[in-house]
Amino acid sequence: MTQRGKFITVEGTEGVGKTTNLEFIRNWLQQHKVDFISTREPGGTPMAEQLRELLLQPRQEPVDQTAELLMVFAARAQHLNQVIKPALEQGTWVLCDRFTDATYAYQGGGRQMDTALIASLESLVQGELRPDAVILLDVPVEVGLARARDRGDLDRFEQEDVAFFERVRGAYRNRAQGNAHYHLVDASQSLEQVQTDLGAILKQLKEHWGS
Ligand code: Z5A
Repeated sequence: MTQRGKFITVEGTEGVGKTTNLEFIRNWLQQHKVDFISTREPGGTPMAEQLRELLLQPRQEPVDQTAELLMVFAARAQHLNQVIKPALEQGTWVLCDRFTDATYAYQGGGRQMDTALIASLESLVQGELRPDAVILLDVPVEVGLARARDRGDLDRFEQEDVAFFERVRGAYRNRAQGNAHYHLVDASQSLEQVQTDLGAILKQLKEHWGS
């Protein structure tokens, strides 16, 4: 029987360097001959990408928090069933740019929504499926925002204030505390050092999973 693939997610607040470091992780996996796909949330299928656009677009109309939460999980249901689960079942690893930890961080922490509600949607949409490893890139909020805001146009989330992102960061850090499948990386270090740390984590995971 084919061994199920491993599910790795990469998380963090604004400007932590996810895009930059995902490229490093993809190269590492290729060099180490891991069969994997790389995808992202919200998104990962044509319909889920349309939901992503709806979620990120700045708009005049106030966005209802429950509508936002349901759209995040609607995109996730589609992505899981069309892309993530089939890949894992074939033994392919899945590297995903954000997943449900982002919902706990942004909707739970940032928007201060009830985490029990998030947990019930998580069970509905995912059943028992959870990431095998979560790589959490962490930087102080001001450092991340300064990096992100150098990029130009801000999406609907990036327009939130510092207090929002402090709550997002706090929620991520709380989830990581004492949980062996979270790997916290100090992303305020030089990019070279961040990537040395990432390489060590990937090596340890690959050895641990015996693949
Ligand atoms: N969202 C949600 O609310 N609920 C959910 O469940 C999910 C998502 C799944 C889209 O995310 C939004 O969706 C997100 C939460 C919400 N909020 N926002 N915004 P996204 O992942 O697509 O967007 P993002 O957070 O802006 O990610 P990003 O594009 O990967 O950005 P980044 O982390 O800032 O990465 P970067 O572009 O690689 O780095 C930024 C700059 O910093 C760049 O110039 C780098 O060269 C520089 N950098 C990176 N690392 C370093 C170091 N170590 N030193 C110095 N400079 C560095």
